[in-house]
Amino acid sequence: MAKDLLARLHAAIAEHDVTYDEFQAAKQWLIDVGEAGEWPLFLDVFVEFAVERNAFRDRAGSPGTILGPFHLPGAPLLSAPFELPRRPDERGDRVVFSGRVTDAAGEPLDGAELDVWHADADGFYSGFAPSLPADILRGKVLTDADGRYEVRTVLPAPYTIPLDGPTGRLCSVAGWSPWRPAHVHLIVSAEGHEPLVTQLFLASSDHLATDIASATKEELIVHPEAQAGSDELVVTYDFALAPAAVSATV
Ligand code: MBD
Ligand code: FE
Repeated sequence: MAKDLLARLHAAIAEHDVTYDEFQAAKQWLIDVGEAGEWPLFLDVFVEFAVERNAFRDRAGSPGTILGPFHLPGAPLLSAPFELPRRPDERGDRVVFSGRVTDAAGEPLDGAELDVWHADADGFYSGFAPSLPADILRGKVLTDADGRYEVRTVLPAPYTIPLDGPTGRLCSVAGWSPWRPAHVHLIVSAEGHEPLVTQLFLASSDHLATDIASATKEELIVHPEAQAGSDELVVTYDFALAPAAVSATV
Protein backbone atom coordinates (compact mmCIF):
# COMPACT_ATOMS: atom_id res chain seq x y z
CA MET A 1 0.00 0.00 0.00
CA ALA A 2 2.74 2.52 0.95
CA LYS A 3 4.65 1.63 -2.20
CA ASP A 4 1.54 2.02 -4.38
CA LEU A 5 0.70 5.38 -2.78
CA LEU A 6 4.23 6.67 -3.43
CA ALA A 7 4.21 5.36 -7.01
CA ARG A 8 0.96 7.27 -7.63
CA LEU A 9 2.51 10.42 -6.15
CA HIS A 10 5.57 10.06 -8.41
CA ALA A 11 3.27 9.64 -11.43
CA ALA A 12 1.29 12.77 -10.44
CA ILE A 13 4.55 14.75 -10.11
CA ALA A 14 5.49 13.86 -13.69
CA GLU A 15 1.95 14.42 -15.00
CA HIS A 16 1.69 17.89 -13.40
CA ASP A 17 5.28 18.83 -14.25
CA VAL A 18 6.00 19.69 -10.59
CA THR A 19 8.87 22.16 -10.06
CA TYR A 20 11.36 22.41 -7.17
CA ASP A 21 9.57 25.56 -5.93
CA GLU A 22 6.30 23.64 -5.83
CA PHE A 23 7.93 20.73 -4.00
CA GLN A 24 9.40 23.09 -1.36
CA ALA A 25 6.02 24.84 -0.90
CA ALA A 26 4.22 21.48 -0.54
CA LYS A 27 6.84 20.29 1.96
CA GLN A 28 6.42 23.43 4.08
CA TRP A 29 2.61 23.11 3.94
CA LEU A 30 2.79 19.50 5.21
CA ILE A 31 5.06 20.65 8.05
CA ASP A 32 2.60 23.48 8.83
CA VAL A 33 -0.33 21.02 9.06
CA GLY A 34 1.59 19.08 11.70
CA GLU A 35 2.68 22.17 13.65
CA ALA A 36 -0.92 23.46 13.69
CA GLY A 37 -2.14 20.08 14.99
CA GLU A 38 -4.42 19.77 11.95
CA TRP A 39 -3.58 16.20 10.81
CA PRO A 40 -6.69 14.74 12.53
CA LEU A 41 -8.83 17.46 10.89
CA PHE A 42 -7.23 17.09 7.47
CA LEU A 43 -7.43 13.27 7.40
CA ASP A 44 -11.02 13.11 8.68
CA VAL A 45 -12.17 15.77 6.21
CA PHE A 46 -10.35 14.58 3.08
CA VAL A 47 -9.73 10.85 3.56
CA GLU A 48 -12.07 9.25 6.13
CA PHE A 49 -15.18 9.19 3.88
CA ALA A 50 -13.39 6.89 1.40
CA VAL A 51 -12.37 4.52 4.20
CA GLU A 52 -15.92 4.53 5.64
CA ARG A 53 -17.51 3.86 2.26
CA ASN A 54 -15.14 0.97 1.59
CA ALA A 55 -15.13 -0.58 5.06
CA PHE A 56 -18.94 -0.72 5.35
CA ARG A 57 -19.94 -1.25 1.70
CA ASP A 58 -21.74 -4.54 2.48
CA ARG A 59 -22.90 -3.92 6.06
CA ALA A 60 -26.53 -4.54 7.03
CA GLY A 61 -28.55 -1.97 8.99
CA SER A 62 -28.64 1.84 8.93
CA PRO A 63 -26.11 3.87 6.94
CA GLY A 64 -23.19 5.29 8.85
CA THR A 65 -20.78 8.07 8.01
CA ILE A 66 -17.47 9.40 9.30
CA LEU A 67 -16.48 9.83 12.97
CA GLY A 68 -14.56 13.07 12.46
CA PRO A 69 -12.01 14.60 14.85
CA PHE A 70 -14.32 15.87 17.64
CA HIS A 71 -15.55 12.76 19.49
CA LEU A 72 -14.52 12.59 23.17
CA PRO A 73 -14.82 9.40 25.21
CA GLY A 74 -16.37 9.65 28.68
CA ALA A 75 -19.48 11.73 27.98
CA PRO A 76 -21.97 11.48 30.87
CA LEU A 77 -24.82 8.91 30.84
CA LEU A 78 -28.03 10.94 31.05
CA SER A 79 -31.30 10.07 32.75
CA ALA A 80 -34.79 11.43 31.98
CA PRO A 81 -35.46 13.97 30.50
CA PHE A 82 -32.20 13.15 28.63
CA GLU A 83 -30.91 16.71 28.08
CA LEU A 84 -27.36 17.15 26.81
CA PRO A 85 -25.45 19.45 29.19
CA ARG A 86 -25.58 23.05 27.95
CA ARG A 87 -25.05 26.63 29.12
CA PRO A 88 -28.08 28.32 30.76
CA ASP A 89 -28.19 30.76 27.84
CA GLU A 90 -27.33 28.20 25.12
CA ARG A 91 -28.47 29.52 21.74
CA GLY A 92 -30.18 27.33 19.11
CA ASP A 93 -33.70 25.97 18.66
CA ARG A 94 -34.63 23.35 21.23
CA VAL A 95 -35.13 19.88 19.77
CA VAL A 96 -35.85 16.32 20.87
CA PHE A 97 -34.41 13.42 18.86
CA SER A 98 -36.31 10.18 19.40
CA GLY A 99 -36.88 6.80 17.80
CA ARG A 100 -35.91 3.17 18.17
CA VAL A 101 -32.76 1.11 17.98
CA THR A 102 -33.29 -2.36 16.48
CA ASP A 103 -31.23 -5.16 15.05
CA ALA A 104 -31.00 -5.55 11.27
CA ALA A 105 -34.21 -7.64 11.33
CA GLY A 106 -36.15 -4.90 13.16
CA GLU A 107 -36.17 -6.48 16.64
CA PRO A 108 -35.84 -3.81 19.37
CA LEU A 109 -32.56 -3.61 21.28
CA ASP A 110 -32.98 -2.99 25.02
CA GLY A 111 -30.09 -1.09 26.66
CA ALA A 112 -28.45 0.05 23.40
CA GLU A 113 -26.27 3.15 23.93
CA LEU A 114 -26.38 6.34 21.88
CA ASP A 115 -23.31 8.57 22.35
CA VAL A 116 -24.29 11.98 20.98
CA TRP A 117 -22.22 15.14 20.33
CA HIS A 118 -22.53 18.25 18.21
CA ALA A 119 -21.35 21.82 17.66
CA ASP A 120 -22.98 24.86 19.27
CA ALA A 121 -24.92 27.64 17.51
CA ASP A 122 -21.61 29.11 16.32
CA GLY A 123 -20.32 25.80 14.92
CA PHE A 124 -17.79 25.16 17.72
CA TYR A 125 -17.20 21.87 19.61
CA SER A 126 -16.69 21.73 23.37
CA GLY A 127 -13.29 20.39 24.40
CA PHE A 128 -11.69 21.80 21.23
CA ALA A 129 -12.74 25.47 20.99
CA PRO A 130 -11.53 27.54 23.98
CA SER A 131 -14.67 29.73 23.79
CA LEU A 132 -16.88 26.90 25.19
CA PRO A 133 -17.02 25.09 28.54
CA ALA A 134 -15.18 21.76 28.20
CA ASP A 135 -18.01 19.26 28.44
CA ILE A 136 -21.23 20.65 26.97
CA LEU A 137 -23.35 19.29 24.09
CA ARG A 138 -22.11 15.75 24.68
CA GLY A 139 -23.87 12.84 26.41
CA LYS A 140 -25.06 9.24 26.28
CA VAL A 141 -28.54 7.72 26.61
CA LEU A 142 -29.75 4.11 26.74
CA THR A 143 -32.78 2.57 25.02
CA ASP A 144 -35.70 1.15 26.99
CA ALA A 145 -37.17 -2.37 26.64
CA ASP A 146 -38.91 -1.37 23.37
CA GLY A 147 -35.64 -0.04 21.97
CA ARG A 148 -36.84 3.57 22.36
CA TYR A 149 -34.56 6.52 23.06
CA GLU A 150 -34.89 10.29 23.51
CA VAL A 151 -32.22 13.02 23.51
CA ARG A 152 -32.96 16.70 24.14
CA THR A 153 -30.62 19.43 22.95
CA VAL A 154 -30.39 22.54 20.77
CA LEU A 155 -29.82 22.59 17.01
CA PRO A 156 -26.20 23.12 15.93
CA ALA A 157 -24.99 25.49 13.24
CA PRO A 158 -22.87 24.54 10.20
CA TYR A 159 -19.15 24.02 10.86
CA THR A 160 -16.31 25.68 9.01
CA ILE A 161 -12.73 24.47 8.91
CA PRO A 162 -10.61 27.12 10.69
CA LEU A 163 -9.77 29.57 7.90
CA ASP A 164 -6.48 30.77 9.42
CA GLY A 165 -4.76 27.36 9.46
CA PRO A 166 -3.10 25.32 6.69
CA THR A 167 -6.23 23.22 5.96
CA GLY A 168 -8.30 26.39 5.56
CA ARG A 169 -5.61 27.93 3.35
CA LEU A 170 -5.72 24.85 1.10
CA CYS A 171 -9.50 25.27 0.75
CA SER A 172 -9.20 28.95 -0.10
CA VAL A 173 -6.35 28.46 -2.61
CA ALA A 174 -8.20 25.54 -4.24
CA GLY A 175 -11.51 27.43 -4.27
CA TRP A 176 -13.33 24.83 -2.13
CA SER A 177 -16.08 25.84 0.28
CA PRO A 178 -14.68 25.08 3.78
CA TRP A 179 -18.11 24.30 5.29
CA ARG A 180 -19.84 21.20 6.63
CA PRO A 181 -23.66 21.32 6.87
CA ALA A 182 -25.21 21.42 10.38
CA HIS A 183 -25.09 17.90 11.85
CA VAL A 184 -25.37 15.83 15.02
CA HIS A 185 -22.92 12.96 15.58
CA LEU A 186 -23.91 9.61 17.08
CA ILE A 187 -22.28 6.30 17.92
CA VAL A 188 -25.03 3.71 18.45
CA SER A 189 -23.82 0.51 20.08
CA ALA A 190 -25.27 -2.65 21.61
CA GLU A 191 -23.93 -5.97 22.81
CA GLY A 192 -23.48 -8.44 19.95
CA HIS A 193 -23.78 -5.75 17.25
CA GLU A 194 -21.45 -3.64 15.15
CA PRO A 195 -21.24 -0.08 16.52
CA LEU A 196 -22.85 2.40 14.12
CA VAL A 197 -20.89 5.66 13.72
CA THR A 198 -23.19 8.12 12.01
CA GLN A 199 -24.42 11.72 11.72
CA LEU A 200 -27.84 13.29 11.19
CA PHE A 201 -27.90 16.34 8.91
CA LEU A 202 -30.47 19.13 9.27
CA ALA A 203 -32.53 19.54 6.10
CA SER A 204 -32.73 23.32 6.61
CA SER A 205 -28.92 23.69 6.70
CA ASP A 206 -26.77 25.40 4.10
CA HIS A 207 -23.87 23.42 2.55
CA LEU A 208 -25.68 20.03 2.32
CA ALA A 209 -24.59 19.60 -1.31
CA THR A 210 -21.02 20.80 -0.77
CA ASP A 211 -19.91 19.14 2.51
CA ILE A 212 -16.13 19.63 2.55
CA ALA A 213 -15.85 16.22 4.30
CA SER A 214 -17.90 14.43 1.56
CA ALA A 215 -19.80 12.70 4.38
CA THR A 216 -23.42 13.77 3.82
CA LYS A 217 -25.81 10.99 2.74
CA GLU A 218 -29.40 11.50 1.57
CA GLU A 219 -30.73 8.89 4.07
CA LEU A 220 -29.14 10.81 6.96
CA ILE A 221 -30.98 14.12 6.33
CA VAL A 222 -33.69 14.84 8.94
CA HIS A 223 -36.49 17.44 9.05
CA PRO A 224 -37.12 18.87 12.54
CA GLU A 225 -40.89 19.39 12.89
CA ALA A 226 -42.70 21.89 15.11
CA GLN A 227 -45.34 20.40 17.42
CA ALA A 228 -48.52 22.19 18.47
CA GLY A 229 -48.31 23.70 21.95
CA SER A 230 -44.56 23.13 22.35
CA ASP A 231 -41.48 25.19 21.60
CA GLU A 232 -39.49 21.95 21.14
CA LEU A 233 -38.86 20.69 17.59
CA VAL A 234 -39.09 16.94 17.00
CA VAL A 235 -36.83 14.67 14.96
CA THR A 236 -37.75 10.98 14.66
CA TYR A 237 -35.04 8.59 13.50
CA ASP A 238 -34.63 4.81 13.88
CA PHE A 239 -31.28 3.01 13.88
CA ALA A 240 -30.75 -0.62 12.82
CA LEU A 241 -27.49 -2.30 13.85
CA ALA A 242 -25.71 -5.06 11.94
CA PRO A 243 -24.80 -8.23 13.83
CA ALA A 244 -21.26 -8.25 15.21
CA ALA A 245 -18.73 -9.61 12.75
CA VAL A 246 -18.04 -13.22 13.71
CA SER A 247 -14.45 -13.54 14.89
CA ALA A 248 -12.50 -16.63 13.92
CA THR A 249 -12.48 -19.37 16.54
CA VAL A 250 -9.99 -22.19 16.73
C1 MBD B 1 -16.52 18.16 11.84
O1 MBD B 1 -17.46 18.69 12.64
C2 MBD B 1 -16.69 16.92 11.42
O2 MBD B 1 -17.79 16.27 11.83
C3 MBD B 1 -15.75 16.31 10.60
C4 MBD B 1 -15.98 14.94 10.13
C5 MBD B 1 -14.63 17.00 10.21
C6 MBD B 1 -14.45 18.28 10.63
C7 MBD B 1 -15.39 18.86 11.45
FE1 FE C 1 -18.88 17.35 13.24
